[in-house]
Amino acid sequence: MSNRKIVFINPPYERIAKGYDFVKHITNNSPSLGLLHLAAEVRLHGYVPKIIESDIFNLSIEQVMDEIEKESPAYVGITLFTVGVWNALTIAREIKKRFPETVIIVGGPHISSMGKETMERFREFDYAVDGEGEKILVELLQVLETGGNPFSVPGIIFRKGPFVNQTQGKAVNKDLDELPMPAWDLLPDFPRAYIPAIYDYPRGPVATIAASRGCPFHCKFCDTSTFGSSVRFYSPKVVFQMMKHLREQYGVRHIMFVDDLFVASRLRVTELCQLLIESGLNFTWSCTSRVDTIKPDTLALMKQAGCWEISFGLETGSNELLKKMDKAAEVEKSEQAVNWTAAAGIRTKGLFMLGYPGETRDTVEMTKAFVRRIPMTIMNLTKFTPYPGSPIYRDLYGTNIRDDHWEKMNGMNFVWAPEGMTVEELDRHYQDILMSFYQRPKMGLYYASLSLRYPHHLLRLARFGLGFLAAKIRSHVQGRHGLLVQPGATTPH
Ligand code: B12
Ligand code: SF4
Repeated sequence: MSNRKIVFINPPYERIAKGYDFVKHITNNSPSLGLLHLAAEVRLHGYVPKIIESDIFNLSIEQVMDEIEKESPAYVGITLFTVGVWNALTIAREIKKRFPETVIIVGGPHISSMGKETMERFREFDYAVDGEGEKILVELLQVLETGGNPFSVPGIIFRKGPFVNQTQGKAVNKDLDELPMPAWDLLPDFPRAYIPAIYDYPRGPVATIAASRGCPFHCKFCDTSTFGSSVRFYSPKVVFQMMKHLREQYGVRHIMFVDDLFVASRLRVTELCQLLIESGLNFTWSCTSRVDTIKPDTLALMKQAGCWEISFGLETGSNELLKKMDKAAEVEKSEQAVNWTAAAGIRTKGLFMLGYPGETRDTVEMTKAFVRRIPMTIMNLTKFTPYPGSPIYRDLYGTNIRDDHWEKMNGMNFVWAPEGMTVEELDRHYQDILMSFYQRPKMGLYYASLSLRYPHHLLRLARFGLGFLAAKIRSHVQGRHGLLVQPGATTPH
């Protein structure tokens, strides 16, 4: 019997910009759903998967290697986000050094966006799967096991002699209902160890589900290279079964839907809501929507079915910038959607970015005014990052591959700055915008009452607050006048 063990690794990555370490107390620790899906599929075909969540458990490369040594798998599968490529490479290098027979397979958003370049550059990765990996990974494993011809497997990239070959096609699952349930049972300490960002859920335990894949829009900053623009849905009945399973097996009480666009089809959302209401399971849940796919009647039903929070990609308070982003939305529409959401009794999480090409001091002021004007309850501000796979990456860099900042591409670093602005100035605006939203008495009162209702968050907040104070003091002592970002941490180009 051949060795059918496969160890999946979510590699560690730089989560926080240097100087912002205190943020880790409040950030999201969701597992890689992609690896859970892959593990479930290969298990169905007789392989023996294991998952190492090295980032969530703060594992060092040495600890990851100990696990590999213990398992002695024939295959290692690594999920690659752009920010994690270098750490993934370190792990792959060590594996090749110590266990040269192990076949290393990579996949994930970075491969879907620049798979060929990555494989040409890093000889430690043996095979890459472009797109949604479930079916293709199984095909590939079967070919490897039987000594078949890898050219017969579609959507893969591999090295043969000096050449990197790419077979035709990209892996897509047309019928999501066919896929087995994610293998939550393989996650060590699930669900306890996998907490989302602070105040992003009322109470745990929490689990994530992607109820659909794909998004038909083409916002220029967004990397849609894995799922593409054709939207595919699980049927509401199957989503409900997953939720029921999570409640019965693990006591999960809150679900985070991580779809690109959960409210893409109001009909499906309505069906799921009806199932949830009838079930009496009393789940709370959060999801994503665009400002133009939501209507008051749907919101009322969602609230009744337990919807706690909706994330809207609001991005900026400037219509001109929204246009430059090809967001196909206007500030006025955003305002209306947030007002409707608040009226329905659902929290709004506004996703914003700072430093997109065209950002000026005026647009920063517009964003500040906008975030103070709307009844938003939580604000997430990321530092604009041109991810490979996003249209803006090609606009900024042409076809040149810029990899000098991959390890900084976590949305918490400025790896690029618009004309006329420095990283330091952007960092100051970053703090100002957040402060102009959060530093208002009404937000203080809101979070105080939320904390009293859900005291679990208080402890996380206290740790964050103490860390922030310490960072500010350190910055003044070191003569950085309150700037948190460490000098020389990133240089824009
Ligand atoms: C939930 C989510 C998170 C969660 C969970 C992260 C995780 N490890 O899965 C949290 C909040 C922690 C997170 C963090 C980050 N995220 Co995020 N996240 C998402 C989101 C919304 C959904 C991911 C998901 O669960 N998809 C569903 C599963 C089934 O898909 P999947 O994970 O891609 O896996 C499939 C394929 O990629 C492939 N595959 C994946 N790995 C492997 C490995 C092998 C061996 C094979 C064969 C195949 C394969 O097969 C899988 C099954 O079909 C996506 C948007 C999106 N459309 O994917 C962004 C997205 C993946 N995130 C992104 C980014 C930038 C980040 C962060 C850097 C910071 C940030 N600003 O959010 C960090 C980095 C995290 C890391 N580990 O490196 C970008 C990635 C861009 C890039 N080129 O790197 C995306 C695409 C958003 C976007 N549109 O720009 N994220
Ligand atoms: S930002 Fe949202 S709406 Fe725009 S392409 Fe990405 S997932 Fe779709």
